[in-house]
Amino acid sequence: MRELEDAPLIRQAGEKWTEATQAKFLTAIGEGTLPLEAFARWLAQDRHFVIGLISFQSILIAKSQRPGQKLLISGLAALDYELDWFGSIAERQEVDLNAPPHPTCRRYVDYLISAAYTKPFEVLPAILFGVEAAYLAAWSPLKPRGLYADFIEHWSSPRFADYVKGLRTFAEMHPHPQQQKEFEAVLRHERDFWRMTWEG
Ligand code: MP5
Repeated sequence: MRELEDAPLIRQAGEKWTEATQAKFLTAIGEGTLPLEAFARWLAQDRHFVIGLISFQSILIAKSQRPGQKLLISGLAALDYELDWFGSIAERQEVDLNAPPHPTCRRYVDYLISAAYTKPFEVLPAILFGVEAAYLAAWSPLKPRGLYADFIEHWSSPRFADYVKGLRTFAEMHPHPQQQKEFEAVLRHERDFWRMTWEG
């Protein structure tokens, strides 16, 4: 984690990084007090988010060359796995995944897909690094125990940390003056997403 927070994109984001990676939802998971309603909201909305991220990442793959492309393809397979996993959790916990996308989720996904088509290529790896690094930092401080231990483990595992490290390298290999601005746009969306999962 410390190694990750060395990244200039993160250091220069200052407070925005903290706001994107700390949330009442996460504190409640850590304390074992998360209301089922909030979990259900997060699961349904995060499924919509992951479907959108698959589109973003697919466009990025189409625009990339190796070795970055190889890393992105491995990430795409993880997203595919996540969708099946979310489906089985929803069945077990009787969560309705048919809830429509919340406006906050829709804004985030619209931002990603529009960026994939319209922003300079070099900005896109910084956006994806923001998405994944924020999740690594959000979940890693939690102890993998309780009802949601599998989620905590998934986004704080060494495998996921390595993926995020690879994304950092990929972003740093393609510097662009707009990277910081778009990285911080991702952080604002992350902050809003966590608020939405808590407040509805
Ligand atoms: C991620 C996520 C991490 N699942 N949801 C949000 C709102 N932000 C980031 O992405 P992944 O690909 O599920 O690790």
